[in-house]
Amino acid sequence: MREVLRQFPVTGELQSCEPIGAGHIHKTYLVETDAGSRYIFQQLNRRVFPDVDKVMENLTRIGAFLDAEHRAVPMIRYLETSQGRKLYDDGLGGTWRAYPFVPNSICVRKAETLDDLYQAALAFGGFLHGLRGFPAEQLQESIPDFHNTPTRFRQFRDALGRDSAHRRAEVEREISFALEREGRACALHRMREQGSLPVRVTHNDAKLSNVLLDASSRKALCVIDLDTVMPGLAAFDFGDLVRSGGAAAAEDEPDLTRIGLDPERLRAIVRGFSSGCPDLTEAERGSLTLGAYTMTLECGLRFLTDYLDGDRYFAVEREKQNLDRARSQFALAADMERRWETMTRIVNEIDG
Ligand code: GN1
Ligand code: MG
Repeated sequence: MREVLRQFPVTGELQSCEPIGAGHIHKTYLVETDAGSRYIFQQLNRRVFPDVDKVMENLTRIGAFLDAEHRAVPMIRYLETSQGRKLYDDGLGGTWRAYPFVPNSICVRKAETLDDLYQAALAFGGFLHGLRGFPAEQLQESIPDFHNTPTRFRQFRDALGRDSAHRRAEVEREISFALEREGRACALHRMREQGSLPVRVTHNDAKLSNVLLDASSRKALCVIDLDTVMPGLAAFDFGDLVRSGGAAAAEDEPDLTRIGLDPERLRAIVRGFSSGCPDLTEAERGSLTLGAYTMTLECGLRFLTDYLDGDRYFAVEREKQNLDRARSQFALAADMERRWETMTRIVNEIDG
């Protein structure tokens, strides 16, 4: 770690290094130096992001755009190594990047109040709004087909065919649940292909734990985890917020009776997102309920695919965690089917 620190312009010598955050992909550490400076260091997951240079180029372009347009959207700025790069290969297979710890910031996994959700949605809405007019063709796809639901179903079928971890027999019910909903889950993608929804620059991993809140005021400071920033639909980010924050239960809650969409949580997200992004078109507003459903089902499908593959993509802390994650997402999607009209009514409050 000392060697890694030496590559970046940090003040002082390494004093401590602790894992921090709630991500399933990279390894993230809070580093403190003897000069009292704090930094976030991340070791990147090269299996998920083989072309990390693409990712960093995207982020540089976005930062430059926000600066040039004088848009007051706070964004993480990465430190440059003495070689003028934003990444450092440690020679042992690790690729690192770093940025100064945002003072007084916290990252929360679970909303304590509805205002936490409002704040997160406000920040993601503001991120979309801040990037309005960005020439999307300048961005490279850091993970191709990331929210391409039909492709996610193809990958799921491939995993079913391989059954490499011999887990298929155990999850027949979940498999049927997903396959029965394929048409509905792919409707948003069809709308995108038909050009009936505007393509914007979106975050694509919009959840509470990807926003920093101020530790004292709990107001949103900035969105983080920008690796999947790519062209997408507003419904993706809104949908991911509802998927991850619309229910009180944790993403891997094994007790499915505790999983349900809470209309008040949805309302807080709707209010925050539409305040942050006041230029949502009518078509976009009309796609939000479907977006919530699609992101929830798609994420469940990805967890189930990974469970079938033997937990190779999402980090797991215990056996069957990916299965629990898949089941909880499917339970939430099923609840959304029951509450579709309520959800649409709440989304329509944006006008009022
Ligand atoms: C992953 O790393 P993390 O936890 O921020 C995943 C998202 C999923 C999310 C589920 C690059 O995000 O797509 O929605 O887990 N990120 C990637 O919690 O696959
Ligand atoms: Mg994250």
